Amino acid sequence: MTILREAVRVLVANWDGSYTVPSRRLYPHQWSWDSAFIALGNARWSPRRARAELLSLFGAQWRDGRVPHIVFNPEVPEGAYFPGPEFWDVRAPSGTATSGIVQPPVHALAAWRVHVGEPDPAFLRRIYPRLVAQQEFLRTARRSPEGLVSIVHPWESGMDNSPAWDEPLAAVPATSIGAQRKDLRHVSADERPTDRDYERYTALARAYRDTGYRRAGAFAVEDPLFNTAYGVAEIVLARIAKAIDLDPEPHRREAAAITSAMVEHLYDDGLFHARDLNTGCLVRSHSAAGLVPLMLPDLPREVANALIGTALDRFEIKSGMLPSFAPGAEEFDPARYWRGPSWINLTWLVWQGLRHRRSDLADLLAEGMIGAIKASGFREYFNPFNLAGHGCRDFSWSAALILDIAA
Ligand code: 9YW
Repeated sequence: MTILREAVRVLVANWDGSYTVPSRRLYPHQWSWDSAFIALGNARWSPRRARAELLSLFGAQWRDGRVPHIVFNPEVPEGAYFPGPEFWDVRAPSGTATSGIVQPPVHALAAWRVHVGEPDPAFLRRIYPRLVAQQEFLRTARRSPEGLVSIVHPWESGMDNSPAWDEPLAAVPATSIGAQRKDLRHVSADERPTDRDYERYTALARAYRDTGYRRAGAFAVEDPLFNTAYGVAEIVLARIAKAIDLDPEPHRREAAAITSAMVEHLYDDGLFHARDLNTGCLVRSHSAAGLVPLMLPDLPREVANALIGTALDRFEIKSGMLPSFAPGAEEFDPARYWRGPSWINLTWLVWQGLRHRRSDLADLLAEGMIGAIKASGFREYFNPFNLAGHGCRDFSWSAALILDIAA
């Protein structure tokens, strides 16, 4: 199929020798959760490359176990991306410049799938302790009394300007950043976060940096997508542990605990919501992140059914497209980044959650993702109604996940 050959072409063009850039011009370094999605796609045609992608990311892991959300390529000029290495001002033990925040831990799932595609116990043995340390960082540095893990920056959610963050971000003072943004050189301003958003993002990151990347500032939330990724990682770590003759039980217990804490504290009325740790209240938004817990196998049946009802009614997934924010909501914008457009990775996560529950709906989403790419190419995000492509072109995870879906 041409689309699959094209997908491989995109990944080959974005390969940098040991990892893949999300986009040559817009995102010219290595991003954490992008690498996991990319490894899932590379596993379908070059398992060696998929393993290299994950191992190179974990090569920049910090001593405290955190996997930074960006690993900077020293050969890319400082002015190519903002905020770059000088802003973050930190190095991993490997000596590589990185950011100091994290992204959803979807890497254990990717590592396991890479292994299932081409079994390699040596790879599993090498990556397992690193994946465990990644979870351990979240458990120690980010655990709330409710047993959930928190994020301290909207960038950590992976869904930067989701309307779910409008309320918690309002508490963050915005400080001017002048004309430092580089993204607007490549993508139209009305498809990106606003300057005001960026002022808050950088103020928050600077405040966290100034505590040595230890203490959360004005933004601290428990996000359903992030907690699902954390829970799914434990389920998968149990499988990996078993495969390399280690004890899977602690991972199973942790996965069960996170699932019940999420249901108890983040679920309400047919959708999971983020919880703002500064107010103790749920942020009742209409983000599709609230459907991602469908990935948790032990979700109570009535909760899973209610989520499916919400996906059908409020997110209109019968069309085959999953908007990142519910179209009926006031904040919905079909072209602006995480405020409504459909993204292949978010759709892929919900697709995973539906496959064993409602394979008819999962198939519709798979067709929708392939249809959007056939209509508009490997764009970063898509208008969920007319499939118009937005953001950058030849975006790596759009290519990688299509390879995974179609395989
Ligand atoms: C940024 C690279 C990243 C993704 C994030 C997405 C965006 C903006 O691009 O972040 O400058 O980091 O929101 O999920 O990892 O593709």
